Amino acid sequence: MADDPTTQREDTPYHREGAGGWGSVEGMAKVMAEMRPTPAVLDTLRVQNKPGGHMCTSCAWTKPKDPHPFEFCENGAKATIWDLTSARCGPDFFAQHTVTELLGWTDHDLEVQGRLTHPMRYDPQSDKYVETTWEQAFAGIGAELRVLDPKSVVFYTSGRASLETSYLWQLFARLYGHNNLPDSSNMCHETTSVGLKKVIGSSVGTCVLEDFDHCDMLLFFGQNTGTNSPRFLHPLKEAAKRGCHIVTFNPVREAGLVKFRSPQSPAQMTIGSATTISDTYLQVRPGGDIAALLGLVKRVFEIEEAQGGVIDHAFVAEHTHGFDALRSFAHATSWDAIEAAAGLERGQLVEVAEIYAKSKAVIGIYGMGLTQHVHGSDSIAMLVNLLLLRGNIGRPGTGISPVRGHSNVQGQRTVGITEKPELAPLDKLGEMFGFEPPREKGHTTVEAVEGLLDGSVRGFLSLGGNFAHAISDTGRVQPAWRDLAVNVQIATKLNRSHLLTCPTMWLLPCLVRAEEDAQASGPQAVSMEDSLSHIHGSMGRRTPAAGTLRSEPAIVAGIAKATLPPSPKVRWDEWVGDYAKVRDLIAQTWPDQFGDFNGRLFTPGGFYRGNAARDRQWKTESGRAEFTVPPSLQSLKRELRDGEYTLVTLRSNDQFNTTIYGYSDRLRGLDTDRMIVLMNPEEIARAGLHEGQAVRLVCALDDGHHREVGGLRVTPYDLPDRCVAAYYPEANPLVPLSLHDELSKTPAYKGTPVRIEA
Ligand SMILES: Nc1nc2c(c(=O)[nH]1)N[C@H]1C(S)=C(S)[C@@H](COP(=O)(O)OP(=O)(O)OC[C@H]3O[C@@H](n4cnc5c(=O)[nH]c(N)nc54)[C@H](O)[C@@H]3O)O[C@H]1N2
Ligand SMILES: Nc1nc2c(c(=O)[nH]1)N[C@H]1C(S)=C(S)[C@@H](COP(=O)(O)OP(=O)(O)OC[C@H]3O[C@@H](n4cnc5c(=O)[nH]c(N)nc54)[C@H](O)[C@@H]3O)O[C@H]1N2
Ligand SMILES: [Mo]
Repeated sequence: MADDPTTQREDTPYHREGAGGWGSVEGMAKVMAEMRPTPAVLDTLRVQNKPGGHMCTSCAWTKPKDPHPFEFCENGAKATIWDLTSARCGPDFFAQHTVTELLGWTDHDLEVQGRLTHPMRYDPQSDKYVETTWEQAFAGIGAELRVLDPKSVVFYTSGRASLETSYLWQLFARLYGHNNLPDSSNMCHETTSVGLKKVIGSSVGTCVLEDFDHCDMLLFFGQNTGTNSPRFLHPLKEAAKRGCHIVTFNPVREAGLVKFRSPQSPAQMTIGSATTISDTYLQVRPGGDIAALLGLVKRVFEIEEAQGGVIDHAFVAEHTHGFDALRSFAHATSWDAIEAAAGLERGQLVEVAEIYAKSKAVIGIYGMGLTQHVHGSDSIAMLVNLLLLRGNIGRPGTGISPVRGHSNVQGQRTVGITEKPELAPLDKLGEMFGFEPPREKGHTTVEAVEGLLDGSVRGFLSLGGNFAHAISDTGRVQPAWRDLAVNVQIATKLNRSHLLTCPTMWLLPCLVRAEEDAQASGPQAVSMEDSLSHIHGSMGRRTPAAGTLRSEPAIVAGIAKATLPPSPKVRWDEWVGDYAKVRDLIAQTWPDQFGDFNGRLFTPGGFYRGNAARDRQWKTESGRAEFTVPPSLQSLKRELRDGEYTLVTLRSNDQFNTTIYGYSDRLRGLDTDRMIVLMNPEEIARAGLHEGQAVRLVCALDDGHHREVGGLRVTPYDLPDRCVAAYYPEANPLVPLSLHDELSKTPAYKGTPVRIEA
């Protein structure tokens, strides 16, 4: 292959080691030193992601039936150590600092204060959070919510809360009277929930772990495994060793997708060489995936016409719809147009298409590189087009596999956290709990912020997360948070969303997943769903960080009880006393997927909740899998103009979303502060800039609002022309709220046009 990482890339300044390896051990040690976790953290890590242990709060990658001796990665260990820190952020801390002062602190310095310990209420007079009791907090919140119009209140969720908590949360929202249930998924894989659903009738991926043992080609689009789901590198490494072709499309050369040195393999750690992961790495231009995929599709049609035998006509005839339109579109689009939009050469795409045409079982994998674009849904649909041509969905070793982010983000949707009433079993809920559920569509994350700006959103309750800092357009939007009538934040650590205060605001501290959750019936388990639709039980065993903490289900129930009139069918105390009863409710609501939930809770490898598309049953409008024609060859809002670049926002290896563990981005060979802008060296020269120069990025979309981020140091990196990269969340003020996937409203965090000003 032209771009063989083994021959070309070893000596670039960017990638020397590959993912895993000794660097990952050092990465963990650094967090250990700063967090000084309790010694028992090692016992916790030993059972992390294993039956009977707790399920990691880092990524959503599956937990295999036969776990490795240490079934955790550098980032999973960091997440646990970060949760089990010995530092405490209690009433003393808040007595010493005003909120205005804390707003000047960095994200890292806020969270490093440690675990929140006491329920706190904001006091506008002193501009400080002051200690309160749980009873006072619940009563105060309930009193506020009772006077608001329920439709003006939003219940946000970050994708970490368990299935049990999530079920109670959506029930509370609907009993109260709204479907305003956006979650972090609306900034993440909502493109999948909506876009994939449209074309194959499934809002989640179709693969299970065994498929990765049987595929002979993996197509990887915009998912940075080494940093964001490192345990997935193990099956990838095994697949690569078997000779499975792994082809990666990513503008950024990500070390983890190039090579992997297994920390589980003593031989590889000391003497062995790292395993090459991608045999082909194509640096597509940001937003160029639709064109790249169309190139592959076009070539498949060309081969079919020349020699036949490539397209699975029986599958196409029996299972699909729209084939002819796609074929005509592929014919009508020139290679020149494809090359220009993809930023790749025809020869590169032809080579990949020829491998595809010969491969018997192919899996398409993707992450935020596809979903966070204006035409994100169309990119996913284009990947599905390619897979369908050869019947690569619904056979062993094939399928489409979105890699989810937060550890239970997929499961939250499964148990009813959704703003889309048609996706929630409203009739069933009404019947079970004796009420008339609200039928009106709720807000997505983007719509929730639009509501903040126009004053129609008056109340905000946040079950985890750091929404005000994670959403786009933060510079423009943040002042609007001050106008809320009520804001309630349920959290483990202090973050920026807690500091955008309104006069009536509470900060409520909860247990983390690794801690023992003792309720009336004894210690409780919770559960979550992974990226491959398997459900796992999780037991926390560590002593809670403070005796004053409550569990998430207990906090949700506490607020709900204080807000809603009592009802004989709604038994908050009983449910909180024994989470098995909440699981029974889930099983009663979705009997097909959750039958005998409690009995199957600790199934090794999790229990599978099934997937119709995997069985080639297509729950689409036509009842078939849909071939579609994209509305545009690239996923961007518009073509770049002179002097403009596409901004891609990135995660470092030393962060989990807005949680900044530290300042190293080891896998990219970057070890500096986070205020940098990455550009390729030729582009730096063409722009008349030099390495280390401080520049300002300015959003180039003109909608009457000025957006800029200054103080970014120019840093050379291996990126395509006309592309710059900067870190999330520092770069979020540059992304207009209105720039989002057209179908699902997922913000276009990977496709903002910007100018550079010296
Ligand atoms: N350590 C760690 N783990 C995490 C997280 C974390 O922050 N830190 N976050 C969690 C969450 S919530 C999520 S959603 C996942 C996110 O995990 P990923 O889906 O991997 O998300 P990102 O790192 O934002 O970006 C993915 C890749 O997309 C590439 N990319 C950008 N634009 C394009 C494009 O136009 N086309 C293509 N093909 N590629 C593109 C980027 O170069 C990057 O390598 O990770 C989860 N796991
Ligand atoms: N520019 C840009 N913006 C992005 C993205 C991007 O790629 N680029 N990615 C988007 C994506 S994919 C996502 S998922 C969102 C993430 O958005 P969120 O999920 O809202 O943000 P996090 O940073 O994960 O939230 C961190 C906070 O969660 C709280 N927390 C941690 N553990 C727990 C717990 O167990 N319980 C409770 N109650 N609270 C807890 C802590 O207080 C911590 O400060 O950001 C989105 N924003
Ligand atoms: Mo995410």
